[in-house]
Amino acid sequence: MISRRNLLLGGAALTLSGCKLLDGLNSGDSMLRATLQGAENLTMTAQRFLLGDSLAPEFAEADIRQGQHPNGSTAVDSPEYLDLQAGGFANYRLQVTGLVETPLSIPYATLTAMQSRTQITRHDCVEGWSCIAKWTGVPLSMILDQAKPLLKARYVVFHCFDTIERTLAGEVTYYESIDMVDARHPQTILAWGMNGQPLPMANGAPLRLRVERQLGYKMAKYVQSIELVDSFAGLGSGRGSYWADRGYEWYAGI
Ligand SMILES: Nc1nc2c(c(=O)[nH]1)N[C@H]1C(S)=C(S)[C@@H](COP(=O)(O)O)O[C@H]1N2
Ligand SMILES: [Mo]
Repeated sequence: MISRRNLLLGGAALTLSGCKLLDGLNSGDSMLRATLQGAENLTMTAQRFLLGDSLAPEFAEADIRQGQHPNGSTAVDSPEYLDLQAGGFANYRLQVTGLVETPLSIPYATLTAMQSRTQITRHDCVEGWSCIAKWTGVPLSMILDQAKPLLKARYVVFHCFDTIERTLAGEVTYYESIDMVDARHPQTILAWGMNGQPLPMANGAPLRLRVERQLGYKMAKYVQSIELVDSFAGLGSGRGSYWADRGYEWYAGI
């Protein structure tokens, strides 16, 4: 099967290195991008049909060549966040809201003490680079089990601390979402550790999503709260993610 990952990375995907920067794929309106976008619906249906619940490839420690290349927001400047960071995130709490039977407010120490999953996976950015890193975190399914989503809940929305855009119209903080199939996938974790260390600020401390069968922009960093919803009306321009609202695919399967 020609997966998005192979389309995007071409032959380079065959020589896996820890971190690979590829030139020439960076222009926002390339033919490649147009082709990929046209294939979105097909990709999601085909991937679900062909791959079902299959796992994304996992790698060995030796495949980790360098730190995870930070991209997008690499720091947060809100006073609230800086306060939490100064305290080693001891006062951070993950809020779980929306269409759930039991809204949650989970302290950082509880999150890091919960049963965790560690996985060494490759992160593919739509800009054309990829990086292998080791991620440790709480399976999202465990958090959903505690919150008990209502039957009508269709998506999990991630609200982030970082301001990704400042314009005259105001500030926009990063947001992303995934559906319940990806939310319950065994490799979908809320990571608090990277390469054996607490998650660095540049890579989304204190908590970032890993959703390993999709592109990098789905992996929301600096997660402040998660919200269960039945539609994207009322979130940004209604397409479910900061980048989807700007023309990228909401389902970014690889
Ligand atoms: N909150 C937030 N999450 C984000 C981004 C961002 O700007 N803000 N950028 C996305 C993009 S495009 C990529 S490739 C990855 C980068 O993750 P990294 O910095 O750990 O490599 O984070 C994604 N998640
Ligand atoms: Mo990205």
